[in-house]
Order: sequence, then C-alpha cells, then structure tokens
Amino acid sequence: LTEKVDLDVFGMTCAACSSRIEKVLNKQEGVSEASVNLTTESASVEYNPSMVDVQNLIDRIQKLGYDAKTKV
Ligand code: 9UX
Repeated sequence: LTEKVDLDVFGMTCAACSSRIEKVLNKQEGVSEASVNLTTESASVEYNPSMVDVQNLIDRIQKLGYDAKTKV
C-alpha cells in the first residue's frame, strides 16, 4: 500500500536546499519516492502509511530548517 502526499515547502532558496530535503526524505524509512521542486516550492512523496506518516515527513523537513504543510 502506497499513499502520495503533496507538500508546500517554505524557506528553500537554492538548488542545494531542495536536494538536501529530497535526500533526507528518500532516506526516511517507509518513503518509496520523494521529489522536491525548488521552483514550485513543493514536495511530492510516496510513502507507506503503516511505516511513516505525513507529520513525520514535516518533522524531517523542519529539522533541516525549513517548513512544510500539506497542500490543500
Ligand atoms: Mo545554499 Mo539553500 O546555502 O539553503 S543550501 S541557500
């Protein structure tokens, strides 16, 4: 079972920011595919909800010094 979430990501100013976040999300247990887009300031994450939830993903992003919220 895989779910997909789209996040708005705040605070990214360069391409290193987005690749940093993308790398961390992809290392997170339960994440099968994460891509972060600097231009649209967003992230798209496919994950297994029995292993990780959206708040875990947001926490990861916040620990790097950025912010994120679920896109509505
Ligand atoms: Mo470059 Mo992006 O220092 O934070 S990685 S602006």
